[in-house]
Amino acid sequence: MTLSTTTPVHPLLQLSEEVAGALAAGRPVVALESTIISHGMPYPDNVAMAQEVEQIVRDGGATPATIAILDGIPRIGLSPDQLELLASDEGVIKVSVRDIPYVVATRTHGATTVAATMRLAALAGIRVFVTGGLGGVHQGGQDTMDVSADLTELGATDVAVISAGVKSILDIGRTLEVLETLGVPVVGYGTDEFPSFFSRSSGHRVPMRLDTPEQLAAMMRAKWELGLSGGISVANPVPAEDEIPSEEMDGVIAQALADCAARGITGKDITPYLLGRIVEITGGASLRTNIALVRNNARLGAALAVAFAAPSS
Ligand code: PSU
Ligand code: MN
Repeated sequence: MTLSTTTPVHPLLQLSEEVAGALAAGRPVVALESTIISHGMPYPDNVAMAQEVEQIVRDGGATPATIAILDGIPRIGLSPDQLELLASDEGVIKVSVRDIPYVVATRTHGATTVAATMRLAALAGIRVFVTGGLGGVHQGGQDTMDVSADLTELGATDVAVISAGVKSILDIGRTLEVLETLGVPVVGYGTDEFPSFFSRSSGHRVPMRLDTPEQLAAMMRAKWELGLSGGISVANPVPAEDEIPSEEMDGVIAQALADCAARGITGKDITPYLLGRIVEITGGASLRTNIALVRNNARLGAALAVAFAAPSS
């Protein structure tokens, strides 16, 4: 893939030729994040997942746009070599919104979280974004104030984010409360229950449910055409055959949280540590589920981007 040397959207953004061409023609594009590659899964499963997800989006009739910052340049659409670099380079920084200017100014490599990916996708004009799991209110967050910027970004930026919900490493109930306060619609896709990433259930209901990509696209149009700015959280449960029941995950997550506290890990390092520890404790089973749910989200994301790009009836 050749990469464009022009700057068609924003002078600081670099779009791949494939993504620039699709956007210019009004064809469907799906944004993909990169923290999930660099800090969310071990090498080499992470790069295999990243390539496979791009292929699923293509097979679904949309153009994938994996987003990251390389040598200080925010890039929308990556080459296979760039995916490999993000997956294997130990020095890649986890970049949320607050980190973007630092990584750009110091010309380093950064993998973007949900929040940072949403912001860069919106700057490029992309409205559909696929990830695995959202950040949220951490357990004890009412005291530590450890609340992911993913939530504030969902409150502010016009992008629909497809995830498999929120892991119970977070406080799911408080995360849903904050999303309500921020005016973010949380839509269950084919479900009445908010999913908890590895599991289809969480014990929390979703405030609204839709069952087709066309209905989701209609809701995106309704929201933004009314000037109701901000994101939409589409909660897409992991397929039943790939789920790990929440009763099984509860003990694993409790162990990972205890290990995290014992090691004194804080701030932005908490989520990557917990994800890695859960893979270790489950002997890789959690990684298989994680990859399966990202695939499932990519299929829905492509269908949603296609429905949103189609003229509304
Ligand atoms: N949850 C996952 N996998 C991930 C993440 C969350 O199952 O890779 C990443 C996402 O990039 C998410 C970020 O945006 O962690 C949230 O980190 P924090 O809590 O520091 O905002
Ligand atoms: Mn945090």
